[in-house]
Amino acid sequence: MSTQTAVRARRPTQQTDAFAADVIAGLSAKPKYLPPKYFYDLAGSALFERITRLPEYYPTRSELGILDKHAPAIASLFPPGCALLEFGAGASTKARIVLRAAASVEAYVPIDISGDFLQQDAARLRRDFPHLAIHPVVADFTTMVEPPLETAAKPRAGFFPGSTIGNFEPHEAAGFLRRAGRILGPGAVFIVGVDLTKAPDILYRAYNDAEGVTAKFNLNLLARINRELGANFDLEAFEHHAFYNAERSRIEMHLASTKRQKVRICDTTIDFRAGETIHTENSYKYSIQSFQALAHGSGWSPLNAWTDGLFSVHALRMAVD
Ligand code: AVJ
Repeated sequence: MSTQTAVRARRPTQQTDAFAADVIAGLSAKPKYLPPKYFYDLAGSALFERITRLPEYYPTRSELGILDKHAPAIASLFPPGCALLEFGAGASTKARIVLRAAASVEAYVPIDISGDFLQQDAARLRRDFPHLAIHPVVADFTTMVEPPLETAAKPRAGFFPGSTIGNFEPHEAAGFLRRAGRILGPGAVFIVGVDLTKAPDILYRAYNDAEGVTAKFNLNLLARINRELGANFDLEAFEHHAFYNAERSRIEMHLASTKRQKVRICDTTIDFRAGETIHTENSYKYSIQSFQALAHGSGWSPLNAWTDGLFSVHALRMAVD
């Protein structure tokens, strides 16, 4: 019984194949990088939850405050009888704030790659919002091209909170906004959460917390590669580096090798120089105006933006034509 489980866990699946290919490609590149979407395995998601509660990490608290305060204004923009699509829904905590204020929404469509979370959460949503149709969709929203069938007959609104858009390069963010516009359709309203540029010391502390949770979150990427791909990263020989790159308006996270070393991953050997880094994340920051300009260039008209001075929530509209 236990042997069978072990064998099943080690057999490469489509997901581990894609993970292995992305890891080898990223660590063979110059400079080395890893895609931030791989932070969120079970351990990484739990660490991110802890990050959102850190005193230094203001974005989640700020956004929840803004949504709470302006939920009625946000809800008033939704087309009557619409379906609300959330891109990368997770636990839907933020959508609930909006949905409580939005009697005009008939269906909620959380889209996420993690099917387990989605199904559990759908059951809770159905209980808490008995008059709302809940249609979870298991999909990678970054590659999605068609609106989910369940929403075909309804006008649509979109929700993309959390400044997840900051993980994209600005040209990728523009591409995503354009594709979201095609999925949501003419007349759609799109609510997007975007972290703001601000004093570099505030940004620095948000990604270098005193408790070291962000460092653990970053290093978990190597732990995950060890766990899932049988690699031999020595977690003691890499350290968390996060800093604000003012020229490019982004926080960069890296994992720096403390010494010259070799690491084995699936029959591949990766060499590290002392001090060489793996670039693990960019978190782009925008001003209200720079984000509105980006959205406008992707076919969206800025309707409104709410802010507490640290974070912003934007309402955009797609022309009807
Ligand atoms: C989930 C991408 C918005 O960029 O602030 C938090 C991820 N990384 N601490 C962010 C993150 C380090 C977070 N996003």
